[in-house]
Amino acid sequence: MDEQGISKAEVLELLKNFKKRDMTHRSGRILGSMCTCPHEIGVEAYRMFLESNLGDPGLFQGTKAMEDEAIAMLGDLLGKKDVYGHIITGGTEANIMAMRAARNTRRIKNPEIIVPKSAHFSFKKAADMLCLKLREAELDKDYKVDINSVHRLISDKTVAIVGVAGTTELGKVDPIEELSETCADRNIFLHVDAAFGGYSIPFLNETGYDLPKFDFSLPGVCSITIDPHKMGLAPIPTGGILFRDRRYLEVMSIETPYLTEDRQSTIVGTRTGASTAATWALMKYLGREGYREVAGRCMELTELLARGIKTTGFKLVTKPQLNIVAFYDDELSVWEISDRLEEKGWAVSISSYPQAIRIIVMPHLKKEHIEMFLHDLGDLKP
Ligand code: 0PR
Repeated sequence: MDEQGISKAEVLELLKNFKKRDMTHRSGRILGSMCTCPHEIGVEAYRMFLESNLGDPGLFQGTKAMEDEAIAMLGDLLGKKDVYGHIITGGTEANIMAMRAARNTRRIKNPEIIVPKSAHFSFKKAADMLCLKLREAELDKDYKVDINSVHRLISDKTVAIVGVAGTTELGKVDPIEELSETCADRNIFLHVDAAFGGYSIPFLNETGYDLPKFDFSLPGVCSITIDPHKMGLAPIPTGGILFRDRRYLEVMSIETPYLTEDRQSTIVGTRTGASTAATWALMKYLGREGYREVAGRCMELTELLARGIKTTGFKLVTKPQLNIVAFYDDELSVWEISDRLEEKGWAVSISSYPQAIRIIVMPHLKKEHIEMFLHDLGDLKP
């Protein structure tokens, strides 16, 4: 840091130089991200609550009341109005909180968790931090968790089983209903990671899609991750963790002397109220109707993209279940495809299992972007 400051205009000019080097979602060129342009209402709400700290909720009682309402609205969306939870930083923090609640509920020696091979890497972080042994269940032919593999991994050390509603790489929904039966029968904590699918599956089902049950309407489901900063259109960082029962928050609560609340269950201490404001405002403003349109539009474009990819001669890994398309080619490697698309200005990502080019059709993508992309993709084929 220099001794003396510079003018505001100079600072802003320097900031612009950094910003110029960033990609933007609005350009339609980011094809491999689960984030999107935050909705203007979310941005405005976020700005209004920049100084609000949910880590000391007695000082920000309005924001706390808003968090309670946001959690109740999310619970209602996911099959149970009276749920307990928080608006936090994202899917990683939510998954860590869920694993911590599961571990602390049992408090046994050498605890283990079972996650599908397709689970997000945040469970590896959780396992490492919480000293849990991570056991990975195999996937079936459609890249959903193989329930028999889960059964084979269950032991008296299993403190949690995880199912994913919208896998990171392929957007698949695991058979949560079967996992729920398995867990309810054996009294095992079942966590559903719906970071990606939570804001789309319920709305798609309302518009006639037939996606499987995954929420609190299934009696075995103990907690759900749902991320407003993915398909919920909220600014980053905004995640959501919901628990069926208050005791799951209590088993991991820590005493907080001198604050305006007695105990705290979140990992983050000083916690922005801005994310809560954005989540609340977006649900109020868009309503179910608005979110149905967002999810529906993404699926229509997904289908357009999948058809176009097949027409250009590339192969789909699987039929998309949510708004993610993965494809490959018999001659060109995924690295070659990715490099050549990058030369044409497209930022795609590569899935690891199986190796494929992965495109997430987020709300910032418009029909013209998909058409331009398909045109450039066609040029890759002789
Ligand atoms: N659970 C699932 C199913 C996820 O897909 C993700 C993130 C998480 C949990 C963790 O969420 P946070 O990243 O909010 O902690 N999925 C994306 C991914 O890893 C995140 C992402 C977003 C990556 C935008 C890149 C990007 O440009 O692919």
